[in-house]
Amino acid sequence: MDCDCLCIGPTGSGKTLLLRNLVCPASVDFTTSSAPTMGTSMKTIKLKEQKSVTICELGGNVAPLWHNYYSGINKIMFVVDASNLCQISAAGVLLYSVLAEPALRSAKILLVLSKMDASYRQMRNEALLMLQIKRLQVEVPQEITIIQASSYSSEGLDEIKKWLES
Ligand SMILES: Nc1nc2c(ncn2[C@@H]2O[C@H](COP(=O)(O)OP(=O)(O)O)[C@@H](O)[C@H]2O)c(=O)[nH]1
Ligand SMILES: [Mg+2]
Repeated sequence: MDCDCLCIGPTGSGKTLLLRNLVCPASVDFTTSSAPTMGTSMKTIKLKEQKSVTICELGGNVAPLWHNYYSGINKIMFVVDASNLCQISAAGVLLYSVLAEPALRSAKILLVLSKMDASYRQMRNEALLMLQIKRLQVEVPQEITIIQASSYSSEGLDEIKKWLES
């Protein structure tokens, strides 16, 4: 499969809406909720200077199969819902298992703390604590960039595009 970047993370963490927003903010409809992505979904995002990047979303429900897509990938976007207390520590364990994959040793990692508009979200530091990011960073070789984002308020979307360009 021909993609530059994988977008992964637990089911419902906001991957589909985030990617749709990155493709075209005007096309996003907030009145309906999206169905969980079954299998994979590809999106091409336009960046500046006629450049573009193809991102493949892999649903959280197929996490055991993610590794089939790792070869040749040098960027991973891992989306965690910062408003979902129940999910966040499990997401840390999942992230660790991804970063421990030999095929992804030299991949660049973007950790997106999503849904930062939600009033009941975890604050950045609490979220990072629950994900055990500090411990993880000393154990894995990858460089991890952390961006707080919201598809509702558009927070962080420009930063994500910049990361995709880099
Ligand atoms: N408050 C809030 N809700 C969001 C945001 N992004 C997604 N959601 C909601 O979270 C649910 C799951 O989103 P979706 O993009 O399908 O998640 P996916 O399973 O990771 O692809 C949907 O009901 C969305 O409306 C966000 O930035 N803020
Ligand atoms: Mg999805």
